[in-house]
Amino acid sequence: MCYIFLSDFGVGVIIFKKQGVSMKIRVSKNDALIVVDVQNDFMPWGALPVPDGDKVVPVLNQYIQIFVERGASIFASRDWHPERHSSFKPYGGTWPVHCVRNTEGAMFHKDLKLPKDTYIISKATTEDKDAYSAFDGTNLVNILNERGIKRVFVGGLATDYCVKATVLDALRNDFCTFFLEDASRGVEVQKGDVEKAIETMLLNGAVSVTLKDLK
Ligand code: VGL
Ligand code: ZN
Repeated sequence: MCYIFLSDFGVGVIIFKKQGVSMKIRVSKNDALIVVDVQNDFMPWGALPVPDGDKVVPVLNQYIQIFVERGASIFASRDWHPERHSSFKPYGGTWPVHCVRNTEGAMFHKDLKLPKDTYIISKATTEDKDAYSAFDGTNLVNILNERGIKRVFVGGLATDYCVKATVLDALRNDFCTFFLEDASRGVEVQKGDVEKAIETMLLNGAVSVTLKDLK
């Protein structure tokens, strides 16, 4: 089986499966890694647990290493809510209280090896508004454009919320967008949510990759 994806930039991504041949994607300095919400409250022991959420950490560390070696940009988003955020159950929302800014639950997982020059994107920072996408209410699109970035590689937590929303916004903003399937996990409020999220991302033009597809 051979799958051919053509991006809007005319860059062909050909992935041969089960033939022993696979084309590698070479990461370059005009690429960006976007690490989404790898925060304590989204860990299996956190306030809004993502099953196996901690499993993304060692995989993301490998992606980080590749992107650093290639001189690519690294971004890390974080849910950064005020104490009385409208997405919290006590204030009319649907989620347990999570990722309150400056608390332990809002810190990145201690083993996530983000380089010093990682660009941190705080989102959903006002009481009245929730924001799943790292693009929503932030300056991410401007920074990506300023740096001449054309391709983004998105992974983290949670596949069915913030990762999906970030991938879809990246596509809307015309970035060639890769979903890091081995570096993402979902909440699965309803069974099948992760599968549906992946299908939606792919139908909108994202390409799903794992570590072995990169070089
Ligand atoms: C998220 C639910 C609420 C996420 C954030 O990071 O996916 N999910 N806030
Ligand atoms: Zn949140």
